Amino acid sequence: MMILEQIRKDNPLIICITNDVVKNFTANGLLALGASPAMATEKLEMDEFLTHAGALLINIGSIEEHDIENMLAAAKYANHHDVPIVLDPVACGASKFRKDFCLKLLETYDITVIRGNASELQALTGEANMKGTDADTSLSTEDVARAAYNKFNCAIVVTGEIDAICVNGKINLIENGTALLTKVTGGGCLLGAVVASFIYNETKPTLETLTEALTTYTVASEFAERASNGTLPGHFAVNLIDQLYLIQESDVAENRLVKEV
Ligand code: ATP
Ligand code: TZP
Ligand code: MG
Ligand code: MG
Repeated sequence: MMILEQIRKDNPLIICITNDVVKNFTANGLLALGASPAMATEKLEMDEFLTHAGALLINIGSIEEHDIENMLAAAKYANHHDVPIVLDPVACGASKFRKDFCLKLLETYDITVIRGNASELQALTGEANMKGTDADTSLSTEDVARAAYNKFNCAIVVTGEIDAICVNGKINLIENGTALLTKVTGGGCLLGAVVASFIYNETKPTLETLTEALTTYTVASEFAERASNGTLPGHFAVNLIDQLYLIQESDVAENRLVKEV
């Protein structure tokens, strides 16, 4: 059985500490996929939640100073219970506050996957000037993924027109997807939560597991684009949820565009 089918059978609990903009979209996307989202954040209950969780997402999109304690506590309990963690370092190149927090989290706890756009991963490995959450599209996702892997020694997913996944130094490039994902808020944030769902109960995910996560999401986005009455972002956002519900492993196998490098 491939992982998509396994998710639908096991319905893993995915704890999502994520930003105020995308909570509802993320929860609907995960329910459609077959996972069980819980947007719990409070440190006083995290030990109990993480006892039953398949994965934890930490997305810093709307982080404030008082969130730091909850996020660090969640990472601590996740490590304690062997729950994999996905970090989405939203806009970490836009402020020192965000970058310092991400580096502290990465230094202190075992993060399973970092998933971000090229500017975010570049900011974590060196310097990048970001205006907000959006990426510098001239960066090579492959180069950025390799540099981030060399620094953090965990699995890396760098998204953009071509997505680069690096696990244990090996890279796959994914050519699926649609630019409409950049025209709805949460296109990347939901992907981080989908990655968390695919690695449930697995603190050492393989390159193939992450490739399955990325291709399932991006092939679903292509189907949603086709169903979207031209290129209207509002219709696309709703159709993406529907296609995450409808997509089958055979659709992914027939449509995936993966290059091993
Ligand atoms: P940003 O913070 O810049 O909005 P993000 O965190 O939303 O970035 P993206 O890099 O936009 O993340 O990636 C989200 C999804 O969109 C990924 O699945 C990626 O494959 C897809 N994607 C992004 N840009 C394009 C593009 N130009 N063409 C096709 N797919 C794209
Ligand atoms: N502001 C803070 S978080 C956020 C915005 C607009 C959502 C970003 O979503 P994505 O998925 O990174 O495009
Ligand atoms: Mg986006
Ligand atoms: Mg993002």
